[in-house]
Amino acid sequence: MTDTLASAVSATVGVPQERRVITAIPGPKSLALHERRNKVVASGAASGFPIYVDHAHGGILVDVDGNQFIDLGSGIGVTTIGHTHDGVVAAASRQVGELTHGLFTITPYEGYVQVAELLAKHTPGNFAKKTVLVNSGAEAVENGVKIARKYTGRRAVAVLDHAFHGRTNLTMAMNYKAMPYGLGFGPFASDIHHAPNSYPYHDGLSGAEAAERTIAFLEKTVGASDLACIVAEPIQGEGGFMVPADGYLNALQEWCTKNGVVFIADEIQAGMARTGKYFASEHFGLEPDLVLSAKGIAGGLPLAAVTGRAEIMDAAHPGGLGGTFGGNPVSTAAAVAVFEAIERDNLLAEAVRIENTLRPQLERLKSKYDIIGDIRGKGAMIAIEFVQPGTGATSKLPNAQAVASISKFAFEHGVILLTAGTYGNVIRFLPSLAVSDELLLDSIGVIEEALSAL
Ligand code: PLZ
Repeated sequence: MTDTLASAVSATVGVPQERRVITAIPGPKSLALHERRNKVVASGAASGFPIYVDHAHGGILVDVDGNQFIDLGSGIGVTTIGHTHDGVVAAASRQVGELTHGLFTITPYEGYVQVAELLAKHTPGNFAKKTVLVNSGAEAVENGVKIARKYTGRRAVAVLDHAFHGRTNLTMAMNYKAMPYGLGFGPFASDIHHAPNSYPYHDGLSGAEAAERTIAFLEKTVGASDLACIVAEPIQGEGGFMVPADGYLNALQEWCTKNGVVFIADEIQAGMARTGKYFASEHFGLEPDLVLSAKGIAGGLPLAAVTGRAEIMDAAHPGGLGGTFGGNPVSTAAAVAVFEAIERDNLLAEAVRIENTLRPQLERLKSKYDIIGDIRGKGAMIAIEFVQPGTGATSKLPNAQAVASISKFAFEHGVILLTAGTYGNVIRFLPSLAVSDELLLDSIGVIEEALSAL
């Protein structure tokens, strides 16, 4: 390691892993930055937690006023192996000094190939796989659909209720929620069909029953022979961490295989070690035809991928896939470091540790507060669905007010706690795998205070 690199790395490690609130939240320096920002940054790019981050390490964000926040959101599931992970910092820093851009489709480089090899190895399914790298989750979804259409020669795309797939024109059409994602931004891409999902807490259906409903809907409203693909999040992210009933996704995939429909798993939020497996599909024994990764894959650097059956991926003709920055060398170097860290530090077990620490605490709170309707998720992807008082056994009416107040209270007390859910009725935990049990328990203490203050 060079001296410069050593000092760059040591500059990132000196963050004590503890919560520390020393000003009002947001503090004066954050407020001043916010005023500047409001003059020049588009209002559409609003910030949920307007503290301005100075630096971060592990599970802690430090703002410009010196406050330290426990980060239970990881930038929506991106810094899965921890902020400024030493391996990522070293690999990316080294790469910046060697090659920052080549444009793989002009003059290629090894990092891109390495990431494709790692994805072929770690995505579910023991068959020949190929990968294309792009910049963002939405772009991975776009390319997955594009490849499925070329492979099948079919037009229609199916998605599930409560899904989120991105903010580009095609992916806006694939989202469930109009507000804030789509409202006023149309016209949208056509031939996207929204089918009922499996949502055990609300529909009470078995996996087989829910699959029958989804399939009947698609056969009736689209017709299998016109369907290019189904895109499904194995555990829905923005929708509120719905874990489908056992057998649901397997039945969908079986139907896809029988009917020549490409089954695409959007693992953008649930993948890359977050749930205690490399990919959430593995919890259900699924082997999707295509797997979409992004977010956690490169430790905070922008990178996304479509990985899948070689014969499907190769349906796109040479020159048919690409983009200027896709598979950028710094991002691919960081991604290789992420895969190395997951293996070397046995990070899949850390996701299980996090669930084992969080779940009993959340169940304890559930038995105490009747507005807690459901606790669900896997590994370091756990959520609470809040209901109106007294409706937990009946209508399970969404309780967005409780969610908003708890998240606000946590923020003011140094915990970044993200919300989710179609009705804003879910609090989600997406901590990095570097978050200690002490930090998790400290956060639970804050949440409990918020609950009793309601
Ligand atoms: N698919 C399952 O979770 C991104 C959205 C943040 P991009 N989720 C966070 C926001 O408010 O825009 C996401 C996802 C799933 C696709 C995407 C899109 O990934 O990298 O944000 O394009």
